[in-house]
Amino acid sequence: MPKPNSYRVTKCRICKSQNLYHFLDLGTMPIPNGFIQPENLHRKEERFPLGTTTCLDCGLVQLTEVVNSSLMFKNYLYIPSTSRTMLDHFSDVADEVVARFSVGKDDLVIDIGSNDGSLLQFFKANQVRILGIDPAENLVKAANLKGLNSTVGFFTVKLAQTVKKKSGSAKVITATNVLAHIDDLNDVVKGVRELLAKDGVFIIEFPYIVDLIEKTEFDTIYHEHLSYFGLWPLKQLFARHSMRIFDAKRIDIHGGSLRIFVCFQKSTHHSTPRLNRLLNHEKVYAIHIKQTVDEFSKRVSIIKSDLLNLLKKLKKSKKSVVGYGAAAKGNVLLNYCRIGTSLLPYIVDSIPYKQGLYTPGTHIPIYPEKKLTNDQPDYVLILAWNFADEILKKQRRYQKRGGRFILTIP
Ligand code: JHZ
Repeated sequence: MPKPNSYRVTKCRICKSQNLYHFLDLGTMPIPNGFIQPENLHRKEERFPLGTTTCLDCGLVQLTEVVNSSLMFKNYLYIPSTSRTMLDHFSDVADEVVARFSVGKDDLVIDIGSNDGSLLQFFKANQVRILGIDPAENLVKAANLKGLNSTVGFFTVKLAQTVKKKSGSAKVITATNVLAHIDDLNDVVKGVRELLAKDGVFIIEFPYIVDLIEKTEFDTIYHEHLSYFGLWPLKQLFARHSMRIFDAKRIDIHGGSLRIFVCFQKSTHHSTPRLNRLLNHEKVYAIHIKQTVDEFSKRVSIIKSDLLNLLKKLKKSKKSVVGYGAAAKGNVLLNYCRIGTSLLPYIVDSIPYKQGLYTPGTHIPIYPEKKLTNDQPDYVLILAWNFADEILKKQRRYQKRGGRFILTIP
């Protein structure tokens, strides 16, 4: 009997409690970056339940079903370097980290989930030693072609031991939009402990659960993101490994994220006042109570019915509507709302990899962005809303000619 490609979560990933409260069900759908070649459209797509549960003890929000990571990350189509917003963001991160922690040319910076080296390139520009670690062979190849030293693999304590032997300890380890994708968090932290220098800093960025709930960003809930972190659950995770968060900063990227700074328990890094302010704010916001998450779920259903009513009304009045940004989050919205080509005939996207493919589950064709100004449809539904500013700037001509944008989230 082949091993199933997913399993149901029965205990909290961080505190192991079974006191879980299931609060959102988005139905079953294919993996969010499972774009389809035209010749494979007839093939059955494996669909997995998509829903979330909150741990009533530590407050960690997590998926109810975990999909096999190899299905999602061995050949990965998400490439941050295709977005100016992301490149500017990573450049700021590297400059801020190098200056704040006096990272010198002999110091090693390791990026976990390094993708195509989008962040590493800016550390390299600061003349520090770099190493990327990522499971996607296609992306590691692209990074190495750009001279951004990277190795293929899922980050585990075993891989950390090999890297330590070869490259020594790291002054800085970064992990942007990757920790939420990993099931065995204890193994990751053990790996970081193995690799991090005694006065080193582990810097993590992730979409912040308080932003997700506050702005009802439910389409960022998908099979790649196993956890939806807040400070309190992570505080527990690191304490278990004699490490501590000493600073945290809310940032705008991806609809609202958190950047946290972690060190060894006995390190000299002092806790900052803004960390304590955020811890108090989170406690008041109370993600781990049923009422907070139940109200969120109600808002999600309203967004679905409002969007469907709008699209059906526009179709009835013969208005044309297309999608913009074949993002994983967009695929969640389309599958949850069951929006196919009858309501959205096509999507435009800047990533060459995705052009000519079809969206998973809804089978909507993806074209280059220039199709938008060629066709001049009446409306554009922005699916990659985390890049709305960049997209609006790029599409001034479409707007000047009367084109209008629809944003359902946030
Ligand atoms: P984009 C990402 O999710 C990646 P996704 C990841 N899953 C994660 O953790 C979250 O963010 C936080 C297109 N685009 O980046 C390119 C244009 O067409 O939001 C992309 O296909 N024109 C690791 O999948 C898509 O939009 C443009 O001008 O939601 C954006 O997808 C720009 C800027 C983007 O990835």
